[in-house]
Amino acid sequence: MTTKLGSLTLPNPVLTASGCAASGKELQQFFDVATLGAVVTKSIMMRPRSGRPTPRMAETPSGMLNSVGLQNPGVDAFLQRDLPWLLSRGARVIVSIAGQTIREYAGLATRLSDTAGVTAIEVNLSCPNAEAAGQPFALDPQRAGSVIAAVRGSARYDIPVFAKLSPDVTDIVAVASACVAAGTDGLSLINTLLGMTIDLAAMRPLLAGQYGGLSGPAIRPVAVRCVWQVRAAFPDVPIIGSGGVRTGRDALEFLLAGASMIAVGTEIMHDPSACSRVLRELEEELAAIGADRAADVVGQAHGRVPRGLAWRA
Ligand code: RRO
Repeated sequence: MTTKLGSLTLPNPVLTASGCAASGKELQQFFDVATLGAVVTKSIMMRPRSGRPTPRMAETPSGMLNSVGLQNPGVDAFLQRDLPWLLSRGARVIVSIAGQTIREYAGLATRLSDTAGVTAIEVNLSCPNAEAAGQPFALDPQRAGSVIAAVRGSARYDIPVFAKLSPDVTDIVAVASACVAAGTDGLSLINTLLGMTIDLAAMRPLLAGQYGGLSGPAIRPVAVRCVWQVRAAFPDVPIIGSGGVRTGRDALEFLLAGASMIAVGTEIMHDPSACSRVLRELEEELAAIGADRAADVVGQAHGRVPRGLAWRA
């Protein structure tokens, strides 16, 4: 299950998805977080934020909507409290960062680089750009690329940078292309889709923030399509796939589409052990198809058969 990413080696390809497990501490009562490939944190900003008012979550058929609003403890508390705890447990830590300006992203990359123990940085590009009428960076290839260039220029050379993209665009390959040109080491696909639900009794939007991010199994086909398209365009750029992974079979689908790693998110809400279960199930799925290594099936659905892979069935 070993997953290699340039100089970085993870014991397996299963991660927590950003935003679904805070900084991992709550999961430790269900399984050892050090057994995962890595914990991906909720997005951290320069300053603490309490997020949006409630209600912040709504169930939907096969998914959920959230409008948490970037609640986070701020980078100082994260470095003093959360990161040391994760490292003390032996976990690998991919820190998701969010900013409202390019400068904020770059500053966060610098802060994380001054600290030992950050495995990688995931750049959440779905934040409102304070310098461009609140439009999320992820919706504009040029702005997304500018954030990545600033983060890559500020992060320590040995810390890989992943750009997390939004599916709410006409051409996700164009955004991926700008991030690759700006020096990203990998891509994380996908964030939630913008959605909305109305409280019929109140005749008003149910979420206090009106709109929310749709996640869960409902978005899996969208996520698989995004992974497929980006893998086809950039076969050598590692991809973290996420969006509605519930089982080892779902994880295998993402690997076949071209993801090298899989992040489990919404499923944690009703099975807090989901990450360790998906890892176990993925191992069983790979054994069942006779794949010796997870890496051997990555991108297989595109028709490239790696040398030496013997199919049993
Ligand atoms: O905090 C949120 O409301 C949030 C974030 Br930062 C994100 O990237 N994706 C999402 O669905 N919610």
